[in-house]
Amino acid sequence: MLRAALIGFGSTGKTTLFQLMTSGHDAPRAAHGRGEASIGISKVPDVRLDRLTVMYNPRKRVPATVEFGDIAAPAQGGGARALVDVAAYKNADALVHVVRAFRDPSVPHPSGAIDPGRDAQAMEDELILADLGVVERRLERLERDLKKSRSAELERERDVLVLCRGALEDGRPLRALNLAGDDLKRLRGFQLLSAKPLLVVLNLDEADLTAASGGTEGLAAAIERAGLSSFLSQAATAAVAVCAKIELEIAQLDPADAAAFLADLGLTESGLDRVIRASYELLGYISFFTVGEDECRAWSIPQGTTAQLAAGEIHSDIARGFIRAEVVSYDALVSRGSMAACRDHGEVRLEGKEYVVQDGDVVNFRFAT
Ligand SMILES: Nc1nc2c(ncn2[C@@H]2O[C@H](COP(=O)(O)OP(=O)(O)O)[C@@H](O)[C@H]2O)c(=O)[nH]1
Ligand SMILES: [Mg+2]
Repeated sequence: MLRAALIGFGSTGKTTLFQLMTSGHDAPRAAHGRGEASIGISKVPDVRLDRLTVMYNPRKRVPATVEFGDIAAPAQGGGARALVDVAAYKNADALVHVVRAFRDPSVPHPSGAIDPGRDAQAMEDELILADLGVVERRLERLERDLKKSRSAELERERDVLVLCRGALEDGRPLRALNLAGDDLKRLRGFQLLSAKPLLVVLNLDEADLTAASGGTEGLAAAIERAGLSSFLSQAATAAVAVCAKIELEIAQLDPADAAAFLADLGLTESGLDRVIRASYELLGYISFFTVGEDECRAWSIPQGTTAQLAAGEIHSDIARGFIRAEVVSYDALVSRGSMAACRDHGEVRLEGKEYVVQDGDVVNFRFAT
């Protein structure tokens, strides 16, 4: 499951977006006191799962989910360091920065003027500063340990941390470093915030929303206007535009009315759909499916995940006892109409544990218990 942590300064619309992303699901687990997050779940919309559900008529239809965390806003200046200690944010796969672009004078802005470019950079500086503190503390300890005894692994860790410190001191986020897998693993335990992929959610006035959400051109223009173009050209950084307030109101209507309102605004997808799609694209996540009379279910995995690791998404026992994966593509299954027909046409493949699962694969894992 993909975990996203909402960040942003006060009154930018974080809690409104959180409600938008998690409405229509179980009540979120509320935060208890300072330093805790409300945790909510979004269902990932997927027409392919709808189609499979019609085909199998299972007792249960289980979409993939995205977990969102929402905490009280850090104040400008010294804020992001507080995030480092929020347990629910430590395992976040991505940070979702809600940036205010709506002008509504009835909602005061702490710094007076509306300036999304400034706010995006200010949060970035907070993340960088927070990471610099973590990296410097770890380096001090490492240097001490290395004096007592040398070890190739500790030396490599030191080298990576020195590289990180250099970037952070230059004001560059760690996600821009494109570190290799092994080095990323070395850093994982520190939960460095600026290393996480960043989705900027531009929270616009209703009047600006249509153009910005109607296509990539509109979004690019809104980004340009917001002064975010160069900020967003960085690695592992992406943006999406919403009007959290209106889109929350729409999401609370019944589906037919909601669709009519979206159409009125010239939108083809709900705010929830757009934010989830942008998160998946940012992180390079794909979906595979398991099907049957009991349950049709979608699972999310990073692109490039092998069959054995994908099996582990379902249950560690399935990964451990992995024998083979029976795989058919969604397209083949839908066009043939049944698994049996796919078998007759030789379209069901038997794959080993190193097989890289593809978007839309329908998988049946065979495993020994
Ligand atoms: N006009 C307008 N107001 C918004 C929008 N999103 C949030 N707000 C309002 O801004 C205020 C702060 O929103 P909230 O979600 O609590 O912000 P948070 O402090 O970042 O969690 C509330 O009064 C919201 O109704 C928006 O897109 N447009
Ligand atoms: Mg809030």
